Amino acid sequence: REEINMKMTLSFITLLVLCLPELIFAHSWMTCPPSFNARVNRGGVTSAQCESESASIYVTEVEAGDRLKVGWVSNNHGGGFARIALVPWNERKNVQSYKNNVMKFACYGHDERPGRTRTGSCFHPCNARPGCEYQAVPEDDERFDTTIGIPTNLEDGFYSLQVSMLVGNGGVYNSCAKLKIFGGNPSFNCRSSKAPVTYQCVKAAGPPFSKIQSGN
Ligand SMILES: [Cu+2]
Repeated sequence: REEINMKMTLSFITLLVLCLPELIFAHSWMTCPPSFNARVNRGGVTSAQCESESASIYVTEVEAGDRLKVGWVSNNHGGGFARIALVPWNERKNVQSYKNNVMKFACYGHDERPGRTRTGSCFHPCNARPGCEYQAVPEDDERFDTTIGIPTNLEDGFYSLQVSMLVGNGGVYNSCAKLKIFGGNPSFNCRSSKAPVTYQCVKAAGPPFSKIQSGN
């Protein structure tokens, strides 16, 4: 009987180990630039605008006019949208502030190879772009990242860059990164009445696009 118990214990452990990634690495967060919490074994955030700020928060320095890669983890999810917004640091907990400062609606991403994405899920790494590569052409927009141009009319200072993701067949997940922006000229008038750039994206099941689009 002991032997059977031992086998059962072992298979239970095997099961636990196999299932652990899905249990721990729930849904999605920004990895590039590093988010407020850059730990690998963290989880996604749905109940706040950003994850809580770790003591050793990483600051990404960028200059006005720079191009910046913004990327996130797939965690085996495919389909949906990623809303990118940039706000002054002291407004980082303000829902409406992010809605007022949307830069674009990019695709969350999915594995575009035939048969690799099914109703909101795909297999790691889901054809995500490797960490050191960038989106080079506008059409290559389903790789769990996008690029933004740092605005040229911002005051020098600290900012919060938010990605609000409509993830696969799940909910909306928020993640933020701390940026230090310099070299802009606040007298430039960069206002536009146009709607933010919005990609055509594969939509999985789950909430409608309007969930991250309305009120912006
Ligand atoms: Cu998940």
